[in-house]
Amino acid sequence: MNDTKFDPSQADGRWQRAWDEAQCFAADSNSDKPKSFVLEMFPYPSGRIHIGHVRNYTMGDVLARYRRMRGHEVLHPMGWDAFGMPAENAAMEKGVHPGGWTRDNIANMKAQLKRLGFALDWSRELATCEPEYYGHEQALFADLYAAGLVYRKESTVNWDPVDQTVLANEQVIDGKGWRSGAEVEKRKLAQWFLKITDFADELLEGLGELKNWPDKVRLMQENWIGKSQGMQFHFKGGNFDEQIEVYTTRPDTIFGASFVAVAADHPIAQAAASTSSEAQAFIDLCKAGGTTAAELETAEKLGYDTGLKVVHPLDESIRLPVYIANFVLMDYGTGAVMGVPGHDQRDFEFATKYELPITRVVAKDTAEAKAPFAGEAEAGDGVIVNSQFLDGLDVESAIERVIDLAEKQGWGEGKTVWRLRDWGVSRQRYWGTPIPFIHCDACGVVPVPKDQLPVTLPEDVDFATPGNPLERHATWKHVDCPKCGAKAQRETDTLDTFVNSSWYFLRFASQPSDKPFDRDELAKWLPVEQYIGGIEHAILHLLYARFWTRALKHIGLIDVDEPFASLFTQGMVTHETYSRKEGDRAVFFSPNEITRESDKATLKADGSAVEIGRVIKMSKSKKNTVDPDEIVAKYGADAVRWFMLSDSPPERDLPWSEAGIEGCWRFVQRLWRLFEQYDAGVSGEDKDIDRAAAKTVKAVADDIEALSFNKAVARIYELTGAVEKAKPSASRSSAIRDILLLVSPMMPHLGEEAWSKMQPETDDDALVANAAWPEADESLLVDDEVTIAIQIKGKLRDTLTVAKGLPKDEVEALALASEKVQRSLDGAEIRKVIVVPDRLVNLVI
Ligand code: ANZ
Ligand code: ZN
Repeated sequence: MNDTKFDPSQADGRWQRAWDEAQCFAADSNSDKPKSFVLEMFPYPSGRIHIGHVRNYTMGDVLARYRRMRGHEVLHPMGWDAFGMPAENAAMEKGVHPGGWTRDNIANMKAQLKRLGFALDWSRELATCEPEYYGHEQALFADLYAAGLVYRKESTVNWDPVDQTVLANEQVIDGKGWRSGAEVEKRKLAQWFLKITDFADELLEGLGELKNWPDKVRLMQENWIGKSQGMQFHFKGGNFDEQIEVYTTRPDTIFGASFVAVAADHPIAQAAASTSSEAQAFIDLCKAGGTTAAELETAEKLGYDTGLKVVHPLDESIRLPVYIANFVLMDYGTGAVMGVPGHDQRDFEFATKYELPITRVVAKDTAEAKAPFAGEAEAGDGVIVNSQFLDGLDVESAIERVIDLAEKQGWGEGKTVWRLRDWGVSRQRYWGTPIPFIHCDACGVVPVPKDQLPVTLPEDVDFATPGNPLERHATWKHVDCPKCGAKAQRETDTLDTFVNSSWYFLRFASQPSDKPFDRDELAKWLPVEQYIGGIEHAILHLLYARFWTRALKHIGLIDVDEPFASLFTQGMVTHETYSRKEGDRAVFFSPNEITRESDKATLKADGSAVEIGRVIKMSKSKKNTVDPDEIVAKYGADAVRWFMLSDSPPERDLPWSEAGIEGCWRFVQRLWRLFEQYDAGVSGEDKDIDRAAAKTVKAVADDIEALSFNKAVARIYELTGAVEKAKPSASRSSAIRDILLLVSPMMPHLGEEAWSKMQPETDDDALVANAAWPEADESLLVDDEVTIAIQIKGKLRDTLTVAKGLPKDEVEALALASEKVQRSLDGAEIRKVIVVPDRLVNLVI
């Protein structure tokens, strides 16, 4: 027997070049095979791939290679989500150009991905920062504008007065700019919006059909869209001449209202502020606090009594005070609410603080009408009490009754409101897609004509001064109006990078140079059969991509509704942390600075002990990362890929361990030794091995299709163990060949190396990457033997292995012939024999 080793350091690169040369993974849209579009979320080119990418892309790769083996034409592309802030930060910090920085990073990361042996169609590679991509995006944006799905409106932004720039919410930390540390101001600016709210209903309904999406992602999207059904109605002013419009989901509780509250930005609040400095001071206080729904939820509920009173629409004798309150949002519903403290927790806290009445209007039953509250509001179901003519109705009927009445009497109506807001896509940034519009004093906002696209970014930009470089550029924004020819100005905002990732999968499927995509080509590939990525994109990216797809269908450019037929969100790669207190801060060490023993960890440098922390997501700040390049160099791509698939279910976290990867490395070698034992000349049958191999082939296929890679891995270990022990036979050789084919999507380099030795007779380009998945002999999948229990008076005495379906009398005879049975019977008389075919024999004595 040969004793060579599999050496990834020379085999990996050799096979990667062979695949490139053979253009194995170039997708042919004209092929008549069934088509599969397998896609992993494309990376941001930060400079280096991280271990999370490796896990994500390995899963997609196994599926893509497997589908090819099953005779599919597979589209498995890769590209770069290449616009965004980090490139501009690098430009500011290191004085490099964002474009150069980004393109260098792409080159690095592409080489890293190649070293992992991914079966990618590099001929379709795209980077969103190139005009060949973003020019088409500008054309699509213009199409959406023409269709009325893009508009401009004033909206409030976070303004950093030092950096002279708009900040994203995440860039505001404790009310201060993340870079400058300056107090952030709210400013009104005209911003570009996409009308995603036009599609709110469709986007919500569409979730119902996404059966192959994780429930939690569908739920998150549902909550984000936030459909709410209720009633909008107005209160008449009692001591003033206006009405206050409110929105409620609980019109049934209308008799429990003890106040009305408006948002700080509400016209009523503004009017109060114009005559009262106290009101103004309260409004300022509200604005200083956070304004996100989450911040408002947790903040103390505060209000200001305006002195205004409104009249209850169902009982003129009831007057309610009007407050300005910090927990009312201006951009939800009408920006005003009726406060029902008994049945809404925020109102309860508010009423408690300002000593307003807390009335019960819903109770378990009518006898409980006077029951006290246990320190909090009761949001639950029940019957209506203390509510005049509504008393005794259940909640649902009362809601109907009140809406009906309001509509008849003309003071309100049933209404649906949505939490979803239109998507603000303006960014005052350089490194993004220029928004293709021109501002002309005479003509207003004019789209750049399509034959003048792309509007490219200027190269000579200055990052030393704060603000938007496009705004400051000496010439770029000065152009002639495309309509009237007068001097005009380019729009200097660029698009949110989420726009870039909202349609890239379309461009992967079809890449003409003169238009964003070809409709018929798209129809061949879409929807994406399997999309794989991180749960952090559960809401925004996936919702925006669904919206773009629907919007492009709406304007007649494509024919699909939903871009991603199946979605899989993979778990994270985790590792314990190593740290030491230095002063009052923790200093972290990376795993390769540590010697780890069973119960302690010490620093290699000086042998001092460090603290072992929890197993958490790998992150640079905690230094608990492993570098994909290092581990690939040490163990080879296949061992790393195998590790990524083993041990943990793919949706769970995967703890990285040195012992684990070493085990994978040993298994690669074990397989290599087994593959070397393949012998096409040997004869003889081994039924057990035939059966085990057939079952494994079938089960591994099912596992891969269900993305249960860890189960597939476990089965391959099991079959490998059985085959190693078996005596040489034709069956054994055939099983070795099966194992090779089963592992080849997971360990493609080992697969090729062994395949090339196994198939010396076939021609040169017979790559295992092009081989077919083994056929499982169906007849071997059914068990033809069964195990039968033999009981005496219900007690198990022996078992028998017999042919399936053996007739009753034969089973009985075999049972009686058992030596163990005879010994137990010890001559006793058998009064009755019960035989359950294929299951058991019970002897009654
Ligand atoms: C009276 C009431 C009684 C309410 C009750 C709830 C329970 P969802 O389901 O999220 O749509 N609300 C309405 N507009 C608001 C705004 N701009 N800012 C803050 N809160 C607002 O929530 C709708 C409920 O949230 C509405 O129903 C209203 O309070 C409040 F037992 O009205 B409710
Ligand atoms: Zn003009």
